[in-house]
Amino acid sequence: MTNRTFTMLKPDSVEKGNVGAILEKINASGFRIVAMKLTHMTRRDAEAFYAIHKERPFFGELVEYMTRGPVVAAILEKDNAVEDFRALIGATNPAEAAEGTIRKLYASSIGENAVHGSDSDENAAIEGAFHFSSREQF
Ligand code: FUP
Repeated sequence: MTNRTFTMLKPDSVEKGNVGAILEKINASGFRIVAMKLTHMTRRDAEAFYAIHKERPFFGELVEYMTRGPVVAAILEKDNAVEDFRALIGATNPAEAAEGTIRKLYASSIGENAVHGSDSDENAAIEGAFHFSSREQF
């Protein structure tokens, strides 16, 4: 079934100039870009986006990292989008990510892991709506 997922190319991907290469992999893997922008999350944005992790020991570092520069936020469409995109990005920890995955290729650590991918259809809709109005989705 065709559905949507939400991604962010995180600040390290933007800083290192990896946005073009990552988008090329996303396109080559059959995802259609439905919405996309460069956006700099405020501390409040990042705390809200990652609210589910607020009790975790890494929460402070995660918010610092995600707000230290702009991210490329995008909504992607494909058959089986959520699961297929998780497979394309690889495990949260790049040391455990499969060969050829985006995190294996471009992430430096579990804390700075290059890219976000929604973990369910429900979260994809919530996260997409966090960054894009319906008029920005094509
Ligand atoms: P993922 O769904 O693969 O992005 O991973 P999680 O939702 O579990 O984690 C979200 C973000 O928290 C990760 F991208 C990076 C950060 N994190 C850490 O810094 N340390 C951890 O042990 C787990 C996650």
